[in-house]
Amino acid sequence: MAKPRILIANRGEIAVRIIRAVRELGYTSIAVYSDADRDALHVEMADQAHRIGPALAADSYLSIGAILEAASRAKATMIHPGYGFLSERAHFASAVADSGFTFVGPPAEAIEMMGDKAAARRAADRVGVPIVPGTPEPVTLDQAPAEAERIGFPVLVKAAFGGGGKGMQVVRKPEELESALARATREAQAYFGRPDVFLERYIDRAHHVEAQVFADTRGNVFFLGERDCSVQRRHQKLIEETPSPVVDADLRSRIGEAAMALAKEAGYVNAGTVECILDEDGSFYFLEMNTRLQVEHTVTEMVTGLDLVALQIRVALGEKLDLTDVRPTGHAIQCRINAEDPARNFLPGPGRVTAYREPSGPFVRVDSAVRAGREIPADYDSMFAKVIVSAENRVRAIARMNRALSEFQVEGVPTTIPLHRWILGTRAFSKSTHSTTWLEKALRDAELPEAGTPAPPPSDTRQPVPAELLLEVDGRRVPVRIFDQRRDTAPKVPSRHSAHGGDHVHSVIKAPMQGTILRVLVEPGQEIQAGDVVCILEAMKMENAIPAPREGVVTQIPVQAGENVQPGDPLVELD
Ligand code: MV4
Repeated sequence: MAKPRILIANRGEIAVRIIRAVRELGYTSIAVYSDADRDALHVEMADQAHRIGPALAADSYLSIGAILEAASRAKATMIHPGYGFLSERAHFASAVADSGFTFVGPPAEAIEMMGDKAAARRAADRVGVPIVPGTPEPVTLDQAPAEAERIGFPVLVKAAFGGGGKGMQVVRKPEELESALARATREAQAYFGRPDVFLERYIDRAHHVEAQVFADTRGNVFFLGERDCSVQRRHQKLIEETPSPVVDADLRSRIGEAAMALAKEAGYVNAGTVECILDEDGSFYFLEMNTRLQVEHTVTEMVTGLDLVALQIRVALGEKLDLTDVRPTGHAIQCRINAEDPARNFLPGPGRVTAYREPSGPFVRVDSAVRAGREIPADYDSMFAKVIVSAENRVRAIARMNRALSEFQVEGVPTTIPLHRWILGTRAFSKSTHSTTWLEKALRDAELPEAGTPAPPPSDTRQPVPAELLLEVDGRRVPVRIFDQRRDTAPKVPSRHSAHGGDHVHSVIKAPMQGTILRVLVEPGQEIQAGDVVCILEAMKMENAIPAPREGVVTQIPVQAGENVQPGDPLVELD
């Protein structure tokens, strides 16, 4: 057989990921690129690269014609779709095969079946996989009220040919049903070109758990463990981990059996993910099957030692798989790093990355598609890197992720890195009491840390603007950031106390940012002058001297050295 030549019909970090697997296998990698990606990393790393069109995805990465044409030109033998873009279009999988290339993915029929969410539910039901109570077929406006009563409120209206949460509507009362149906139908038509919707009982406060399956062309199906993806916002996952902290060995084997049974029923081949929801009493229900490699496949790789992309290619070449002896060990976590500003409602901030240094060290992996000086185009998804760590258990994996994120330096674009550090420090995440709706609620209640490159402060900002100095103390390099509230701040409206002449005023010195108290330099009862440093706050790898805004007597010190503080937490109280 001639050496395989694999075209990667994708971009960004996943294209880079696939190119690496292709190179290790000794095969030829062929990249494709739009005009927005001429200088992209995946283009540089592949053995060859072919232009497929303008920046607009519809005319490049989503153009079946342009991709097949590039594949012919490059004499490709196989096409890997990555995730997103054309990866779950049954028509693409069959067009690839019809043009004489091997599709690195499942058969078009399996994609087709799972793309029809009601058909997927029926398949799950046939083989005894638990499904959420709901309608086996799409419903009409006339049928819906009776069906909803039968299922019980709250119900969820879902697009039958959708997925990923688009077009979903939660309905809590019968009188909301009609408008929710109308809206879901409209959205389904707009997103997926088909208006059909069906109903399911809505499971609240759930964990999102998904099973990784792998099947070869000889009927062998394997289960490679589950992933927990409950930290999400608007159906965008932010953190994924394996194993799920809420799945025990018994539940794991039941989820695994269910996922393998469904894969067999669907005639599934290659990598697939069976998405489940886990309710508060530990029952699991099938939701849908994703017929592609997932963004979070990496955490499964970290605990199994398997290269899932290489396995995909080997399966596509007809190789028999034997994964019976695979035993996942330890714990792995992934944080998705997006060029978005969580403090500005996750506004994407594409642009040039001016400075960039990735974390490394023991058991840290970074899958990314940027380097210093490169551009993150505005035309595509804002995720530009994934940080993945593994450790012997969850607690150590969280500590390792915190360490890795603290090493990650990105300048020029905002990032979700500070948000991840905040999430990792929450009780809900560390105790795994979070659910799929937790993050959105927590974000509403929280004061967010700043994204990497904060927006220029408005001129009347009350936030102190720090002065930065680099000191050498006893031969030790000490970067210092000074928060002096008398500098660069608008004059304050006199407070009630000081307006009264204020010989007995009380004030609280608050933490200007999230960080760790390194030292407290004052004690209760001590008289201090304006500008005296009251404590040192370590944040963003800097020692920040926190000065007193005025003279006074220290009354309370609610913090101590070693404590972690959030922005706005009281540090020292003065009278
Ligand atoms: C649900 C559900 C609760 N009950 N179905 C969202 C994406 C799509 N794959 C299915 N989704 C959900 N389906 C029932 N009957 C909650 C979700 C859901 C969700 C699921 C997985 C991951 C994150 C989620 C966030 C919100 C809602």
